[in-house]
Amino acid sequence: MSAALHGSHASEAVANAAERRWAIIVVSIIALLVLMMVVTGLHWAAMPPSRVETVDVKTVHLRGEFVESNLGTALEPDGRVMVRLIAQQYAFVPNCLVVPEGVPVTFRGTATDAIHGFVVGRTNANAMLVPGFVATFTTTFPKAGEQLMPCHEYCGTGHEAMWARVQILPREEFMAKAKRFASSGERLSCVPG
Ligand SMILES: [Cu+2]
Repeated sequence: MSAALHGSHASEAVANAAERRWAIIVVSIIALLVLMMVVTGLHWAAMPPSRVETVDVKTVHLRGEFVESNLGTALEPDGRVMVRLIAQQYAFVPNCLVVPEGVPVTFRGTATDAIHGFVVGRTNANAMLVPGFVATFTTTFPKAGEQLMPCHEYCGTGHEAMWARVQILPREEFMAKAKRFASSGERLSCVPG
């Protein structure tokens, strides 16, 4: 009788030890996973998103690709269509863009003062412009016509008056115009001049 009692005590102790061991392992795994979430979360929160490009706000008007004479649409030597623009309180420069229909267009933009953004009509051309960073994306406009391009990030008291126009020209018309401008080294825009 006493041996059997002793035996059941011993097996209970073994079971308790095993349970404690597993509890420690399980809690350690959970703690490790939570720690990984916290570390990666803090790390990514402190880092800009991937593919990030920076630009110096203090010199953006003076040198580099965002000087005023380089803003607008350019037909690059390799045939790509590139639109460069700047957003500032409370306008886009240039405030009228020209792009071709049915040809991939790459946008590169930045802001000089506050966070701005734009969307072109009902197309998927949509970006946030953050001072110090270059926003870039490539899109194709399927239909010729004119679209409005409002600022869609509240940027101050003049926000609701901040918008540009985008003229989407038939491909041939755009190419002829772009080549004419490219030969004189100018950028294409439809800003009334
Ligand atoms: Cu704005």
